[in-house]
Amino acid sequence: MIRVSLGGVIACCLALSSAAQTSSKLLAVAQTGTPADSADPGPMAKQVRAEFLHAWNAYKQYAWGHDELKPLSRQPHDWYGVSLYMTPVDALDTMILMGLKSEADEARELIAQNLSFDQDIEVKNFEITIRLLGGLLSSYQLTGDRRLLGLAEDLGNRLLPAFNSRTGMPYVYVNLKTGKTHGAESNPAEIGTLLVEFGTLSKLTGKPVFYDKAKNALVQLYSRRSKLGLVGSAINVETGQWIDTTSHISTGIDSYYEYLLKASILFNDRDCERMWKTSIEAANRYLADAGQGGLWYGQVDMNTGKRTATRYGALDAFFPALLARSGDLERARRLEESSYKVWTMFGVEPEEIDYSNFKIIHSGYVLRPEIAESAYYLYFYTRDPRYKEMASTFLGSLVRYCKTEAAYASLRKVESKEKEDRMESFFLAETLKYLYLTFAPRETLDLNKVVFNTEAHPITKTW
Ligand code: DMJ
Repeated sequence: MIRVSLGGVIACCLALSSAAQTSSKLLAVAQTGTPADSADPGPMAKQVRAEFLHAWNAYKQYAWGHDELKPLSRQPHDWYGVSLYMTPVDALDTMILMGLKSEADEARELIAQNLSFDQDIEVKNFEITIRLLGGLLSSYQLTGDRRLLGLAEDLGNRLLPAFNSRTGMPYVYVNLKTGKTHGAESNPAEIGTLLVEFGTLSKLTGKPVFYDKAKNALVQLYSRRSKLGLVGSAINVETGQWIDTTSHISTGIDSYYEYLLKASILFNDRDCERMWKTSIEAANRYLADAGQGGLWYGQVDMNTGKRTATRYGALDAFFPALLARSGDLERARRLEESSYKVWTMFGVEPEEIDYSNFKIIHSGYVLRPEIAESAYYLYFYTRDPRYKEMASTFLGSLVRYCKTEAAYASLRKVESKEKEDRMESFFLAETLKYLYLTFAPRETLDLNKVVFNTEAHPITKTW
């Protein structure tokens, strides 16, 4: 068997006609370059895979066909009253990468035969794009199953009305059946984290409208940056006016930075490359804070650059991955050390702390992936065993504090480790995928040949 990178796998897999044929060949090579049944990803990767199965089997037993499993009450949960198959769609490419063939085939059939977006529900454009559109596109590329691309195109068309604002920046909510929108008050993350998915949909269907709408939204947002090159945390998509001028890399802004870089890589988009360079330069100049013996990124006013707060949290921990992907390993390493310090200080990272005194501001942990994502990127680019050690720590804490009899649960408070009845689909899409990839053989996936969307769905440039 020839060892091939995932990029090569996808390209040749798309040329195959039968989905079943495609899937079995791909499963074999996507994992390690050897047939799945004989592949040994190593003991740590196997443990992560076992933890994944522990959670997935519970989903199957108690919440099959629903969006999510509530891990304590063992009840299903649907975000909008009807199921959009959030967990199976989000988790499918993780199963494929882990070589879980029968689970992946079963989930793919469940989705292909039952998922319908013809629903009279108002959905969050951002969440549905990153989890479902991203998941369907990635799994289509990995399996060649055109039913998944059909679902993605149908979803893309139903989301398009979201962009019908005066500025072209999307409304927060859109009704999947009627196209009715609402939510003019949005933020850079929800406006600027669409191009990887919509752009890929354009490339795979040959219909430019998706790329154009998402790119315009990003450009509109960027053009409203301050003279310092920073964006704020809330903006009105009808007037284009900022509502909150606090700038940071945290929730509400985070993946705006991510998609500037990733869209420039995935689509060779020179505008995105320029926007990324200006933006990261401003973030490093004004947001970075070398306080408390480490590197942090805090809050400033976008117009004055004056520091307004010193908060850092679980979501911010994606930034080392982004810095590493851009080639800035020095900052990436220092920032990951800061995140790791917080994790080990509390046993699990809290949602947010004040890094000037290490006091907890928000103490929950919702099984977030970002810190593991950054350890994976740093391990891939440096091969420094330090990052495998970090990943082992994260896995150990998850098993110790978050594992339940049925699956995995969020923590209400990291101090007491009190559990909460919630398992977000990103735990299976992202957290366990990044941990698995950190320990699995390098051939499992070549990070230089794929772009992960912000929900960890790998996209390959097959066009
Ligand atoms: C995920 O849905 C995505 O990674 C998003 O960009 C940020 N939040 C969650 C995970 O924490």
